[in-house]
Amino acid sequence: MELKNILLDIEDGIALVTINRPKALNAINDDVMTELGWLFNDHLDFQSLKGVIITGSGEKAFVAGADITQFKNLDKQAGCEISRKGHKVYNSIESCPIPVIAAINGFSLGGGNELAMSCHMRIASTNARFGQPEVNLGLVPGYGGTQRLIQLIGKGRAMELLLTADIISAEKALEYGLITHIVEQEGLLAAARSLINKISSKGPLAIARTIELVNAYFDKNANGFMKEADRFGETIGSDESTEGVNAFLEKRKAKFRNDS
Ligand code: CO8
Repeated sequence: MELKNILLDIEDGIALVTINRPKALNAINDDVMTELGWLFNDHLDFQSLKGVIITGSGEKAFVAGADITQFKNLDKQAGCEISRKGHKVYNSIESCPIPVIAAINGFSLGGGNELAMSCHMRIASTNARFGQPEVNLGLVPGYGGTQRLIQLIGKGRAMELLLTADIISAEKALEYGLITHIVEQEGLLAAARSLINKISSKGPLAIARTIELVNAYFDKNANGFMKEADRFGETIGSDESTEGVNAFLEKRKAKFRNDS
């Protein structure tokens, strides 16, 4: 697939995915969603990558929401379908076996904030602003916002943000636990890369399993404790854990990857 709305740059084992519609503050239309789905389901080779960074083009916005111009001609069925398509794509980001970091460089609103929340971690620049302004449009969130915002910041805070459509600062988002770091905009991608490089020095199988297990907590059909015991059993005998344990006992740094 030819990417027309997303820039993909792979460097040093890290895929930088930039939503590239700066004139519309990187708003997500159906084409962007299709391209994101293709990247995460068909294109990116997670075996060879250390991690993925998702960011927005320009200095003003991460993603200012779903593209509002596409709402004009949607009927009930089309609305439901476009929402389900978004859920599927964002779920594939959330279940990605390597770390996915949202580098939030400005407005993170509506469907854009929902994209950020489907990433495993969120770091933001000082100018970032966050919100779920759908009720201003007489709409509810459609890309998982009512579910993931509660998971990240709790019901009371989520309810207030969703019902008031308030836009909050990076400091408030940090206080709420929506993001984990604030940095100056020029250092944002370097901070995201540094986080991925730190994680990539650990065992890749253990990282993939940990992501799966943390997600299992929020899966109503999964028993996270049972799954954890199963995955612990699987990892304990692996080449990776043999190397990790031996390295500790031999007082040396574990070597989990060819490039580490
Ligand atoms: N969709 C389409 N275009 C947008 C969007 C958007 N979400 N946000 C900004 N733009 C466009 C503007 O229309 C403008 O275009 P133009 O230059 O052609 O007039 C350009 O980007 C620049 O924007 P502004 O001039 O408005 O910039 P400001 O600095 O004055 O304001 C704001 C920035 C505050 C971010 C403002 O643009 C804004 O309020 N944007 C809309 C934010 C919003 O409501 N987002 C939520 C959308 S709804 C949603 O995301 C639902 C998700 C679930 C969908 C489910 C399936 C369908």
